[in-house]
Amino acid sequence: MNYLQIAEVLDNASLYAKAVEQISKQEKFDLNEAYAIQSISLARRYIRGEKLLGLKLGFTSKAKMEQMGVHDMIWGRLTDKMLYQDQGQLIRSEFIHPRAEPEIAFRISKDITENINLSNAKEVVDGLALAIEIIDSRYENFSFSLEDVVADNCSSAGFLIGAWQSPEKQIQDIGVRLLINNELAHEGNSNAILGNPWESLVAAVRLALENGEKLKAGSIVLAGAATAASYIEAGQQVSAEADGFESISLFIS
Ligand code: OOG
Ligand code: MG
Repeated sequence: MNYLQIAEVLDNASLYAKAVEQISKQEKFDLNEAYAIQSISLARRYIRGEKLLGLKLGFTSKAKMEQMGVHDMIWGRLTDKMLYQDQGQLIRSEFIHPRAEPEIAFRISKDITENINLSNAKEVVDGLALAIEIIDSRYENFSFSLEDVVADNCSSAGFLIGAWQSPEKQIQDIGVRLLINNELAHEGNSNAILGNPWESLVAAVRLALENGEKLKAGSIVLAGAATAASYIEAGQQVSAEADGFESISLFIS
């Protein structure tokens, strides 16, 4: 299969909620090729009318790397079709085997043209929020290599964002929790994200610049989960909590 064919297989798997065999079991491809495939599969979404809303990082915490058996940071794209409202509903049958994880979101305040660092990161942010990410690997059994998951847009499938808060709000060293039907499923500390969740924004800016992906004013960046993810099923209420933030929820129908 060429890149176009692989992108089509993965995009269709997502559109029709039908898992496919790991691509790396059929074809050898490297990480650069995986990102090229991801770009093509996103182009298919843009052709259908989806709009890019921002970027997400993955495997920025040990909890996530250990759960998935993968050891390098990855990045993917978020579109408007993936966005859910707080207290909104997600239809389970539109997904293959969705999982939820708590996230921290950044909203970019101005078009970014150069790298940032920890000391000036706040200058490019006008909002911080608690978020939930829905990941839904298009691969059978949610198993993949690093290249597979990158080609599959890092399992991106949905996300919801709580009310935006001031960039001055504390996001370092805070407790972050995922609840299913109000019962604790996973708990972590935001510093599990690269030692400081702001590092995730620094990395996202660097990756966006290196790859010619624009982070414009209003773009959203998801920092990567501080905890492992949980499978979600119809009938459940999935919530995220973080110290100092209002909790947010999604109903699965
Ligand atoms: C890949 C996506 C990883 C995160 O927050 O670490 C990710 C996966 O786990 O399927 O979104
Ligand atoms: Mg995530």
